[in-house]
Amino acid sequence: MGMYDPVPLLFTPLTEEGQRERAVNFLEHCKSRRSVREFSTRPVPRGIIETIVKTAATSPSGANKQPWRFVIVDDPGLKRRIRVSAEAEEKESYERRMPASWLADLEELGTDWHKEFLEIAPYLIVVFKEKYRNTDGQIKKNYYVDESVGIACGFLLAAIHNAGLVALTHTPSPMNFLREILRRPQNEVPYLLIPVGYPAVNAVVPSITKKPFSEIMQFNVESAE
Ligand code: IYR
Repeated sequence: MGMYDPVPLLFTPLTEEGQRERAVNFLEHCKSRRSVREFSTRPVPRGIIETIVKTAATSPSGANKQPWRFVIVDDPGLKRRIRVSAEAEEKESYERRMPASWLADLEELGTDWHKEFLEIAPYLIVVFKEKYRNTDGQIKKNYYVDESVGIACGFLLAAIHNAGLVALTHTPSPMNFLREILRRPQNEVPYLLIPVGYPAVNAVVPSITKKPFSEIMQFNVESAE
C-alpha cells in the first residue's frame, strides 16, 4: 500500500510582470484555437502525438486514479470501420433522434452526418473513461471519472493546439462501437473521439463568438439594492 510521502514542491516563481505576460500570451494563444472539420492528409510524426497524450496524462484526477485510456489510431482499416459506424449512428441521430431545437442549434455550425474527417485526419485519438478497475478479480471504483477525463481532454486539446495541430471534439452518439472496434474491456466507456492533424488548405470554420466576459464571470456577490 502506498504511503503519503511528501517531497518538496518544484515551483518556479515569476515576477508579477512575468505572470501578466505569460497569462496574456496564453490567453491570446488559446483564443486562436478552433474546432476544425476539414483536415489535410499530411502526416504527423507519431512522436508528437505521443507527447501530446503524455501531456494529457499530467492532469489531476480523483485520488490520482488516472481513469483514462487514450487509443491512438492511424490504421486506415480501423479508421474506415470507425467512420462507417459513426456515420450510421449519426445518420440515425440527424434524421430521427435529434429534436428540431437541437438541429436548429447545429445549423449555425453547419454539421451533418457525414464524417469523412474520420478517414482523412492522420490520427484519431479515442479517449475512454475507466469507470472501475479490476485488480486481481477485485472491482475497485474510480472517483470523479467524468471530471477527471474531461480535464485531461482539456489538457489534450491545449497540447494539440500548442503543437501547431488542429482537432475536433467529436461525439458520435451512441459510441459503444468504439469499444468493440478498438477491443477495449467492459470497464471502459468511450468518452470523446478526437481527429488530429493539419487543417486542409483553405479550411473554413463557422463565424462563432465567445460570450462576453461579463456574462461568464461573477466577482463575489453584487449587492442587491
Ligand atoms: N454528434 C453530432 C452532433 C453534434 C452535436 C453537438 I452538441 C455539436 O456541438 C456538434 C455536433 C456530430 O458530431 O455531428
